[in-house]
Amino acid sequence: MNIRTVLTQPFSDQKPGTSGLRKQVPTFQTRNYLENFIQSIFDVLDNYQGKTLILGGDGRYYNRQAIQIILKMAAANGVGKVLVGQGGILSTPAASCVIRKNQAFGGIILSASHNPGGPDGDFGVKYNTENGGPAPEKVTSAIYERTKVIDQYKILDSEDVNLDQLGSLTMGEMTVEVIDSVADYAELMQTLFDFSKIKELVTSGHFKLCMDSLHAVTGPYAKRIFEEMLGAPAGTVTNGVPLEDFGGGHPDPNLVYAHDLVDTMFAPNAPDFGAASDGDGDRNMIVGNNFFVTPSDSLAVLAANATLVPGYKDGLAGIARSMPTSQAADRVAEKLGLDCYETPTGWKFFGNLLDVGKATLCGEESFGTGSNHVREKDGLWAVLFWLNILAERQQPVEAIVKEHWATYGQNYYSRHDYEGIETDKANTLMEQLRAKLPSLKGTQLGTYTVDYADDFSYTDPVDSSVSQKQGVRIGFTDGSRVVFRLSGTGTKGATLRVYLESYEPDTSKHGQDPQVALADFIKIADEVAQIQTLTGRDKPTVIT
Ligand code: VG1
Ligand code: CO
Repeated sequence: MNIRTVLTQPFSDQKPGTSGLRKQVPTFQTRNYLENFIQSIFDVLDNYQGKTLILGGDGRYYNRQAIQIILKMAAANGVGKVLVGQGGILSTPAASCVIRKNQAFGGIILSASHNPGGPDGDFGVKYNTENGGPAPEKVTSAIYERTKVIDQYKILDSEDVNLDQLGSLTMGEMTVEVIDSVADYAELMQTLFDFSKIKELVTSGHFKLCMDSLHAVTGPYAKRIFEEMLGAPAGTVTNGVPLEDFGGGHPDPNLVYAHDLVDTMFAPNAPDFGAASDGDGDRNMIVGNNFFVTPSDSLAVLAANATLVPGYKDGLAGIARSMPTSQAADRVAEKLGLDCYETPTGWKFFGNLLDVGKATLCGEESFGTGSNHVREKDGLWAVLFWLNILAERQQPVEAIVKEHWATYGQNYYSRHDYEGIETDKANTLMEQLRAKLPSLKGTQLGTYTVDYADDFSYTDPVDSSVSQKQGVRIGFTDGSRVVFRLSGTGTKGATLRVYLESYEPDTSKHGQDPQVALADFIKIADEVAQIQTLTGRDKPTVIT
C-alpha cells in the first residue's frame, strides 16, 4: 500500500457558499484544486478514523473522476469504509438518508444542484455531517480557514474502482461498498406515505401524472418509485436518464427552465399533476392542470394537510421557512397553534430545529420542501406528499390551493433574479441599500408605509450561533415585504435576488397574475435599491 503525501499550495477562493463549494468545471480540474478542498475537510474533522463515509453525486460531468480521487484520498486519510452510490449516483436527499441509516460520520455530495453541467458548466462539493444535513457554518468556516493554509494532501496509489458493479472491495485498508442508489431512499418513502392509496390513484385510469427529471439525478429514483413501485404507466417519467450535461439544459425546476413540462401542463386536456426536480434531486416544482403552485404555497398546503399522510398523522411539531419564503406557512402555523421559525437562506439552518424536534416541515421559496425524515430538502418526497394528499382528497390541485387561499388568504409572491451582474455593482447596490435602512422606518414608499427595514440577523434557537447580513428586508404596515439578497450559489459575477410578497385576504381578489398583483412592489424595489441605475438592467433575467 502506497500512500503519497503531495505538496500543494492554497487557493484563495475555496469559501463554501449557500450550499457547498461551487465553481466552473475547469476550476475544479485545476491541479490540486479538488484535492486541496477534500483534504481540508478531513483536516478539520476529528474522530472519523475507521468510520463510514457516504459518497455520491448528481452524475454531472466530472462526477466519476472526482469520486475516484476522493476514494483514494479517503483511504489515505484513514476512513474505514465508504458507501458510494452505483455509477457515482446519489441524490442529495438519498445521501442524507444513507448517512443517517448507516450512522456514517458524514457524506461528500458532488453537485452544483440546479446550475448547468458539462465541461464548461459547474461542479460542486458539499460536506454533510452525521445528522445527514449540510455542515453548519462553524464547520464550513473551519474548512475555508484550512484551505487558506493547506500545504499537503494524502492520496493512495491505487486502481480506480468499478463504480457500476454493486458490492464490496478493498482499497488499501479501506472498504468500498458500491450500493444501490435508490433502495434505502425508496424504503424510507414507503414508511412515510400510503403507497397503496397512491397506487390506486395513479393506476385508476382517470388520473395522469407527469414527472420531468430534466436528465438529472432523480430519473432512476422516479422510475423505480412511480413506475415500478406505484404502477404508473411507463413514460410517466420523462428525461429520466441522468446525463453529464443534463442534455444541455438548466436542471432547475421552475416555469422558465422546465419548459417542456410547463407546455404539457398548460395545454388543453393537460395531465392532472406534473412535477419536476433539479440536478441533485432536492428541489421540486408542483403543477396542476393549467395551474402552477408556488413553492411557498406548496409548503403551506403540505402543512395544512399533513395529518392526511401516514408519516405525519399525529401532527407537526412546528414549521420552519427561510426568511425570503412567503409567510403563507406562518398563517397555517398560527391556525394550528404551531411554532413557526424564520431562518436564513440555505438548508443548513434547518438542521438544529429538526434535530431537537422543534420543526417537522421546512421550506424555501426556491422550490425546496422537506421534513425531519432526512436533513436535506427533498424533491420526490414533496411529489409523493402531494400525491398522497390528492389520493385522500380526490380533488384537483387547483381546487385544493384555491380552498387553501379561501381559508388562509393568499400570499402573492414572486422572485426576480438579476443574474451575472458585475460583482462590484452588486456590492455597491447592497451597501447603498443597507446605508438607507435606518432612515426608512415610518416613511412612505409609493402608497405604503414602512413598518421595519433591516438586514436579517438570525440567532439559532438551539446553539445560539449568530448569522448576520442574511438579506435586507423592508416590511410595510399591511404585511407586504420586499427582500433583497445576493445569491451564494452562482459561479459567474453576482446574482441579485429580489423577493416580493403581499397578502390578500379577499377571496374575490385571489388568483391574479402575481406580476400584476405585485406591480407596486416591483416599482418600489427598483426605486429604493436603484436597480436599473446601478446595474444597467431594465428587467430581471429570471422571474419565478
Ligand atoms: C439558492 C436558493 C436557496 C437554496 C440554495 C441551495 O441559494 O435561493 O434557497 O437553499 O440555492 O439549493 P442562493 O444563495 O443562490 O440564493 V440547491 O438545490 O442549489 O442545493
Ligand atoms: Co438542488
